[in-house]
Amino acid sequence: MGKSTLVTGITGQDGSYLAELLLDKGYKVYGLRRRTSMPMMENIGHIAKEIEFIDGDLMDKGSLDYAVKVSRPDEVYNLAAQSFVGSSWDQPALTGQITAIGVTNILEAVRLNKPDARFYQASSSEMFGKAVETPQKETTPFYPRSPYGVAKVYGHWITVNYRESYNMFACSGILFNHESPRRGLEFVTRKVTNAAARIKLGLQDELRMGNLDAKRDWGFAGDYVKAMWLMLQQEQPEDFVVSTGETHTVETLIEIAFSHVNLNWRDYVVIDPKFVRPAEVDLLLGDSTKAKEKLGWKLEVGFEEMIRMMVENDLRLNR
Ligand code: NDP
Ligand code: GDR
Repeated sequence: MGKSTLVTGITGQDGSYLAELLLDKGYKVYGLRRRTSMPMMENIGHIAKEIEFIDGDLMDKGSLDYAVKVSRPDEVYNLAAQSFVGSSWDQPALTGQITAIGVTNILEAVRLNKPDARFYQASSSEMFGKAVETPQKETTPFYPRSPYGVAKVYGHWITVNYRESYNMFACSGILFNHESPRRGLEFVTRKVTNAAARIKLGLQDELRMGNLDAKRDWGFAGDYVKAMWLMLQQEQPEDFVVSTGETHTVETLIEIAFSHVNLNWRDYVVIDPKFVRPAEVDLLLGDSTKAKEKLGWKLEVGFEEMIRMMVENDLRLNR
């Protein structure tokens, strides 16, 4: 019998790559899915038949108890969140309920129903926010700059607290930005690659953007889900930073995407204050030495290669 695993956020970008990885490794995969009027199956349609879906929501503790009781998981990956930083200013309380308190709800469900399950929490480099040191590593203090970042700090510490209070095998992966062709269209990489493709195909004539000077450490989601799994295979539960160790501006990202389709981005990009955030995270750059040394984790897809892959995918989808 393979191991059993429960993945929240299975319909999202990371949930889909993680589910593929776990299925490949012979796990029985249970996916928590919230009810929507139209099922969000774009990312996981190709593997849906192999996944056992359980209806539930991080804000509904009873549904989480049920999910843990039914799946009897050896491993739980909590990837569900209100994950878009921009929306967290529009819906700060909802973001807190899902992205912060939701973590307590799932930890409680695990503690009460399957306390020996290993638990992964999707922590974020947004917790470093107005970074107090560069590069950022496991010991760097947090200074979140958005309601989302604040909620993730809560989720991070409650995971550490359950590890220390109840001796649970609970880990937090502090992952820096990771992207892919399955990224939601509102996140900056996909917004840019999709716009470059659509402008090239004559479907769009401009791209409205916010702050082009922000710097991010962008990796490939397919590489990052491997680190999540590795964290739960260690002897001791610990927290790890996962990053590329390279940082690029939003402007560089735009330049790479547009030049891939032989366009000059300056002819199409318009700055729109609507996309400028009330408080910005100016620079993120991670030091993932610990993950490389202890987990044996390595990066396989580089930044430029990933952006080109995303543009190619968006050209195909828009044709
Ligand atoms: P996505 O936004 O693509 O996916 C989020 C998932 O959470 C979706 O499946 C969504 O379901 C689900 N979800 C949202 N609200 C609830 C809820 N109340 N109850 C149950 N499920 C819910 O995010 P990613 O895959 O990119 O990220 C995965 C996790 O990692 C998130 O927690 C994110 O904050 C975190 N993270 C992501 C990073 C990144 O760069 N991608 C970096 C660091 C951390 P639905 O499809 O119904 O909307
Ligand atoms: P981020 O990702 O906030 O880092 O959070 P996002 O792609 O939304 O923004 C990255 C940077 O680009 C700047 N930017 C714009 N962003 C968007 N979305 N749209 C624009 O038009 C635009 N113009 C400039 C932003 O200001 C920002 O500086 C992501 C999410 O996946 C989180 O869930 C995760 O925790 C972190 O990455 C690590």
